[in-house]
Amino acid sequence: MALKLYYHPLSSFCHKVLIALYENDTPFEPVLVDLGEEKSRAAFLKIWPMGQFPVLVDEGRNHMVPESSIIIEYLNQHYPGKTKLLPEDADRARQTRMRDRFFDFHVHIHMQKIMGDRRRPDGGHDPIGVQDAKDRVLRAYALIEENLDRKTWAMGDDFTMADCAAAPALFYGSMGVPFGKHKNAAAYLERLKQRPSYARVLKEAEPYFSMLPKEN
Ligand SMILES: N[C@@H](CCC(=O)N[C@@H](CS)C(=O)NCC(=O)O)C(=O)O
Repeated sequence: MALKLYYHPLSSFCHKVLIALYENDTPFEPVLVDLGEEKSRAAFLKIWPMGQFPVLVDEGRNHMVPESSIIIEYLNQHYPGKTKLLPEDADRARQTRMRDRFFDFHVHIHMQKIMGDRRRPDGGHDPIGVQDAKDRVLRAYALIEENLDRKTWAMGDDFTMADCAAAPALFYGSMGVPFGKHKNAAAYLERLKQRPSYARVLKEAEPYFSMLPKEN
């Protein structure tokens, strides 16, 4: 098969790319990476020395593509389908990229900090860093609340890369920072969970959810 996705079923950034693949029924071979297992880790580091998944390898075109947003851009360009992950109009494409960046940098990365801290051993926690991350997520929720007022998806009627980014950021984010008064953000996550591509991702991840770190 031409496309291989190096991934882990619990990984939020991998979920973002899986949504894009499932949206367009793009055929690919999933390759599960277990960073805790020496052989799997060493093999993956040979492909992408930064050691972060997802990574897409396109054997047919001889390309290795790391970084979730870049992978989705690549899929949109070389394996397009019924869901246009980036609009053709240049201004709308830029706005889509901005929203994708917004979910990654203002929700997703802070969510990783909050969840990552739960895995740290006693004495190794960073409560100030975690509080800062929570405050920043709440600020992001306030903007999402405004943006999603009377909109179905982040860009309006069309499902795009921005929604691929939003789904895992909000799903895992809301475990660390509940939506509270942010009703539009909560309703948006529910719509995302109903979307067949993301529903499939969550169903496949379900057997692994018991591995998620609990709140200390
Ligand atoms: N900017 C990267 C972030 C990828 C990322 O943070 N991946 C996490 C899993 S969700 C990872 O590989 N963690 C393992 C590690 O950093 O060692 C992207 O968008 O793909």
